[in-house]
Amino acid sequence: MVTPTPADKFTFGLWTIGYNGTDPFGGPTRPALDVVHAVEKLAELGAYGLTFHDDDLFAFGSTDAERQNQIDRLKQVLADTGLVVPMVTTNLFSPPVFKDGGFTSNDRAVRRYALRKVLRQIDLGAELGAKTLVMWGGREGAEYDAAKDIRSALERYREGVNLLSEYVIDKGYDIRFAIEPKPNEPRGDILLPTVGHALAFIGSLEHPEMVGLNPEVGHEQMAGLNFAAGIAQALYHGKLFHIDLNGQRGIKYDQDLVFGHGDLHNAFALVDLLENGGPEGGQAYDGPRHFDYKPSRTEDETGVWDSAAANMRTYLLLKERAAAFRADPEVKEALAAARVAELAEPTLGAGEGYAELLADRSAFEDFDPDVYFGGKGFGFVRLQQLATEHLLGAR
Ligand SMILES: [Mn+2]
Repeated sequence: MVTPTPADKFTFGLWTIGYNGTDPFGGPTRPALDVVHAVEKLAELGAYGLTFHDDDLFAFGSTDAERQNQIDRLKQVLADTGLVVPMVTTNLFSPPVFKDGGFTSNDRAVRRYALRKVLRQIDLGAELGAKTLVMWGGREGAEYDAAKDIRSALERYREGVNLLSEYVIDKGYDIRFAIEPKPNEPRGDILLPTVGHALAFIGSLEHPEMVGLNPEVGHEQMAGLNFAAGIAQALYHGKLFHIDLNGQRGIKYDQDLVFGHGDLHNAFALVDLLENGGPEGGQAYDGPRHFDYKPSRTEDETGVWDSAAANMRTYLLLKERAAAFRADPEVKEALAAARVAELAEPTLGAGEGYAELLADRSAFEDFDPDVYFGGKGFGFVRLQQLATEHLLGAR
């Protein structure tokens, strides 16, 4: 069960395994990774697909012929291995022209150029069968308050996403958009910094049904937020279009560790939610399990593939542990004692409104909170310990 197969839908960004180890303090530790070799290795490890930014596949500034050559090489290796490209995204952050953003640069010519770059990547995504276009606006933000009119920036963001939606509709493409929130880095403050901010923004769009989220574990945790809880809310609103799995240890720079190599409890809760949180205990999300991590700067190529495999193995181990947790009679009993299922029961009875609630003396006049509560606890700690013991393989 812990050997990955394409049925597990594990996907990797070309930029993840292809990360050469460069950081703001030092140069690369690994040579460039060719896309054909990357796809062959991922297929060997049991992955389902590859995702990429335009500039991951063909260097920024490539001629049309160079670009086409790389697309042809990718198509050939996909055909040879059976891997698919379920998602593509656009690099609006590495070329220096985007230092003040793509969709929201103060410079209008840059904004027009950025939109053209995304339209071109949408065409390529559609050609390769991608169903999702991720938008991570890492440069959409500012360091200084007076430097960016936030309301105008949001309006330009909105204008951009509306235009892209219109393009996809007119072209008849089967593509949806997924916004990836991040609080900071590379900008001091990034627009749409969390799942909640992005959800509110989506509600302002002309085609909100075409736009959802691609939340990343580390990005929410950089803001000190509970990732599994954020994913639950994204699911609640029908907006979990894609997901980026990785590891992060607390509020600091974006670590992009292997999935589970950060907050393991929250990773357990997340896998339990994705795999067992659906109707009748089935999957709550059936899209790609996409890893957006970075093999550590200390590793050579062997370490790259070891860490790629580690992401998938950890996910499958957590899936196995979560299934054992859900099947444990003592857990079922602890869940019942903690009254977890009772929250699904509506607070008002069928046909009841405020008039009936006001007329119900047992709800207020005859309700003695102190007598009712009587000092009794919920037993949530016992439940968490049972989860911990399953996580540790002790049950
Ligand atoms: Mn990240």
